[in-house]
Amino acid sequence: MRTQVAIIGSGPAGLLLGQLLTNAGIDNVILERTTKEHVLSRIRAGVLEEGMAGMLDEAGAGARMRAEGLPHDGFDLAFDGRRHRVDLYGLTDGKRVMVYGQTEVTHDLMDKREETGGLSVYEAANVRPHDFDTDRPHVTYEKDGREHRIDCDFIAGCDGYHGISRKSVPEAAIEIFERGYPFGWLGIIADVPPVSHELIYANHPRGFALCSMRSTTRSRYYVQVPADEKVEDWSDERFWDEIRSRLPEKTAEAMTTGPSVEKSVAAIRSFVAEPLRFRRLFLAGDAGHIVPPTGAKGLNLAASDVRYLFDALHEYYAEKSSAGLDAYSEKALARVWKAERFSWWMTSTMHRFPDQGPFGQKIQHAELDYLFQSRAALTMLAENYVGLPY
Ligand code: RFL
Ligand code: PHB
Repeated sequence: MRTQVAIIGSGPAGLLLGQLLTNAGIDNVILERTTKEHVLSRIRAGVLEEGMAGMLDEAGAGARMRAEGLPHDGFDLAFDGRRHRVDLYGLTDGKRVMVYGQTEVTHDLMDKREETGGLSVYEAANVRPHDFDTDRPHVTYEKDGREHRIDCDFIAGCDGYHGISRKSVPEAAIEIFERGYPFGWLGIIADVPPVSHELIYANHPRGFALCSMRSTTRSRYYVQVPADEKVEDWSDERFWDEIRSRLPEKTAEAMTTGPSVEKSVAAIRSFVAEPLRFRRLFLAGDAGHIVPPTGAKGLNLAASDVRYLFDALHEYYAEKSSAGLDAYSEKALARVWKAERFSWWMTSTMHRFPDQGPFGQKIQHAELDYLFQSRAALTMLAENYVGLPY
């Protein structure tokens, strides 16, 4: 088989790139290791920047998000037993974010792909990119006991942090920058109304907590836990007691509890691979970088990578120019590093660290206090949260 762009991974990055290419008449195939159902069962991000929402529209997959998504004009930071509102809309000249689950984004993009006849191969085992440092790259994979080969012009590695694309690059050609954190996030979904109509990020002596949502009847809540925490040790009751203990009293009292429909622990890390281009192989999304979820930036970074990569591929096919492809890595990384900084800062400011000691806690407190006394400081937070331009 031959295609123009072989895409590895059917997460949001791969699907969004595939749809923009299909809409532009550029042939592409998506190879996904797991099943469609498995991809759709992963509960992850919930906050879309305007740039990402606009790209879903551009892909032709934004209708349900516009109808069912919840536009948010602000969120709260809770500390010292009080909630303080960050007025995103007022601080950024009218920008807001859209609360709409990653599962729904993926669903809408998969539906669009089917409708427009894009080819996706699910349960493609042992996917391997080959010869991407030459002008004739190809990808091999196994399906139903047979080996298949796809010749292509370019390979897009959209296969997430654990994918094969980044691992296929010779060690000497890639540099890794990373930082681990001594905690994870225990998250649940429950079909109860959210405690507040906007998100609440809480800094508390017992640890960080986040109240988010998927709709007006479905809540998404998280608490900071030790990195090696086992989800089996957390009954629903224990979770509700813990999250309420980390929220201001009135908020805790107002919280509706109920049985969880999902519960899992997510690892927290900062990670960047440089560069993001290896001649005819391009990394996009989590395949190239990871941020801690505190700033709600991971999915949005996947979208900005896809913006740059799609524009570059389009320019290549429409104008026979490689300028965009040559600039891809540098352009994408410039935005990635700013989101890395912001996510690291939000994480450092909002979590308890085992080694921070009383001095570290005082500094954290001063930082939060300062935010709400300085419009300049709060504007820094707001303009990063709604998303830097691209
Ligand atoms: P994905 O979603 O991991 O998709 C990669 C796909 O590639 C497949 N794959 C392979 N396919 C073929 N061959 C192989 N060898 C393969 N290896 C892997 C996988 O099966 C999968 O289908 O990466 P992508 O597309 O780059 O998307 C990135 C986002 O998923 C991620 O950044 C966000 O979920 C991060 N994130 C958040 N981002 C936000 O922007 N806002 C948020 O509010 C937000 N909240 C979160 C988050 C991530 C979380 N977790 C679980 C880490 C909250 C959490 C708890
Ligand atoms: C979520 O709703 O899953 C969510 C929201 C905001 C974050 C992280 C996760 O910062």
